[in-house]
Amino acid sequence: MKATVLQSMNQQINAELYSSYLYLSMAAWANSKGYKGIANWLQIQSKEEYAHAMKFYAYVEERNHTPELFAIEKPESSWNGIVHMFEQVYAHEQKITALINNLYTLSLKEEEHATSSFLKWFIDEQVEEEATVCAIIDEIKLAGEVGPGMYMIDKELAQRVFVDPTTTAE
Ligand code: OFO
Repeated sequence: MKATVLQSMNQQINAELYSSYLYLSMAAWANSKGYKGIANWLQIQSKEEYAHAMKFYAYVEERNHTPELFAIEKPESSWNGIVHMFEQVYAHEQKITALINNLYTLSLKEEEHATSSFLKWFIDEQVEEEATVCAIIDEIKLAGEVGPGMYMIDKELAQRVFVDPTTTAE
């Protein structure tokens, strides 16, 4: 891989690990506020992000390079309510989408065809990531942050189980 692409791939490993860390921090906060189902959803989201990081990590190794790990930034630890927190999830996912798109553009510029092909999975995954969070925000706004509607949403998000997205689709 060209040095510029390798550097960006290593940075993306860090960005995905930060996502994992951020969602784990959100899970801890949600749990402390009594939203057990949302905490479950966020813990699983955190695991998904770790799996994303590992997909980049494995690809770097497959291309005969050694992944380089950087320091992970400290995530925030409190939010002004559940809607605010999910809006931050959405904003974060938009940032990640921009990073993936930049990486893809770089791979095209550097004529790294294998890497461009590899990144397509993430381009599709980001569409799903953003859509899922938008749907949750819409549901919560409709239900209101407190009351029976919110209780039902929390119950629904408690049902989520971890399925490694990197092993279920190509
Ligand atoms: Fe890795 O997709 Fe979210 O951040």
